[in-house]
Amino acid sequence: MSMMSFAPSHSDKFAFGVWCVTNAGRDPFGDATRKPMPAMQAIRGLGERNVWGFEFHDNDVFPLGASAAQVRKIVRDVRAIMADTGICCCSGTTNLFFHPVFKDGAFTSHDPQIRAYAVHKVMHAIDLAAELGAQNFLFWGGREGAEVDAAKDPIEAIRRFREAMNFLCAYVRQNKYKMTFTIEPKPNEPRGDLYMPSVGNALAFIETLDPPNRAMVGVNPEVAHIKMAGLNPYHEYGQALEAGKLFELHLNDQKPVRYDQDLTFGSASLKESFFIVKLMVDHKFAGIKAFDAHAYRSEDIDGVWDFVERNMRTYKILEEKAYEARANRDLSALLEEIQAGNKAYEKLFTKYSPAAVRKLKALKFDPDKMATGRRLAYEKLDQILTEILLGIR
Ligand code: GCO
Ligand code: MN
Repeated sequence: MSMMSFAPSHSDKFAFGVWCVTNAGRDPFGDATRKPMPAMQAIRGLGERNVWGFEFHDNDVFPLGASAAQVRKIVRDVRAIMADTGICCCSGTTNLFFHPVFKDGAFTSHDPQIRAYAVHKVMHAIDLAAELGAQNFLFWGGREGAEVDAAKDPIEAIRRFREAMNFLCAYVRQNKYKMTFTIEPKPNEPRGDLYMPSVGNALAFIETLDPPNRAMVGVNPEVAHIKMAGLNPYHEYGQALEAGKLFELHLNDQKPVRYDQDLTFGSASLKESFFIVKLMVDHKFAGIKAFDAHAYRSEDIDGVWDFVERNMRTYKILEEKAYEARANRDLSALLEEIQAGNKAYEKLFTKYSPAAVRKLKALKFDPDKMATGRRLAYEKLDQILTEILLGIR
């Protein structure tokens, strides 16, 4: 038995979406299975469990159409909870998917009036997020997609998305808000196909924003969305991290290529979850680690808090496993052997020059010899890691 408590602390930078906790267990086929928790109770409960931050959609906390006086009162109430419990507001976002006005997109709608309403709604949401101290603002384009390709040119859709993002980046800079933006890719659901399906799509899109806006926009990839696309979260997060664009994680779990399951982190694929955590440990990820999942429909309110606690606990245990793996002598010895190569051939094409070309082209290689006589002991390697994860090493 481990002596560690695996209790969360603020330095973990764990966060939850308010919507994850208030979720009442409704799905497309069935009604709510528990009473929806009020947002204030959700934020307080998170703070009391030592969660570092919360994130919210404008309408999770501020009802659509709330009067100015109502908005002020809610801001005061949220601030009081933040002061009482020490929880911060780390990220804001806009609900651009629930109201039927967004049935065919927000930023990518055909109708300029709907696009204008979407950008107007986001600016108001940004103001509230900034007021609560949010350092990041999320863009998940849940309705930015299509079922009928005859209806919409994807090039036009991307252009509209870019126009909105450029405008909103300028808005943040002009207001001197200390806030980054992140795009959250997803391949489908609720639309048949979404325009920003994977990390790679979002990274490429960011580079097409107006130059002053590029640095402030990154990604917050979500495990479930990556696995819905049949991709590998370790690689997707890795590419975002390498590009300097991984500002926030949306952690959960998912059985591959199915509807969006939003399962508890680590509950469906422990080994994949381990590699996500290991990546963050190895590369000292310092961004926001938000859980975006739901408790099972079969749970009541107590179960929702069990769900909150176990997401963080599993992350912390896997973090400990990442350190154990790093310290394991058998693993590191084997890795050293596997990763060793002929050092004489290092740096032959690090810098381009005619001399380097001449040298490399003149070399004689014997691929048959290079391919044989050297075992890569991946069976052994993977077994050692498996045994570390299973706790018998
Ligand atoms: C989903 C998404 C959402 C977003 C959130 C932020 O259900 O597919 O994960 O939960 O992350 O709504 O806009
Ligand atoms: Mn998400």
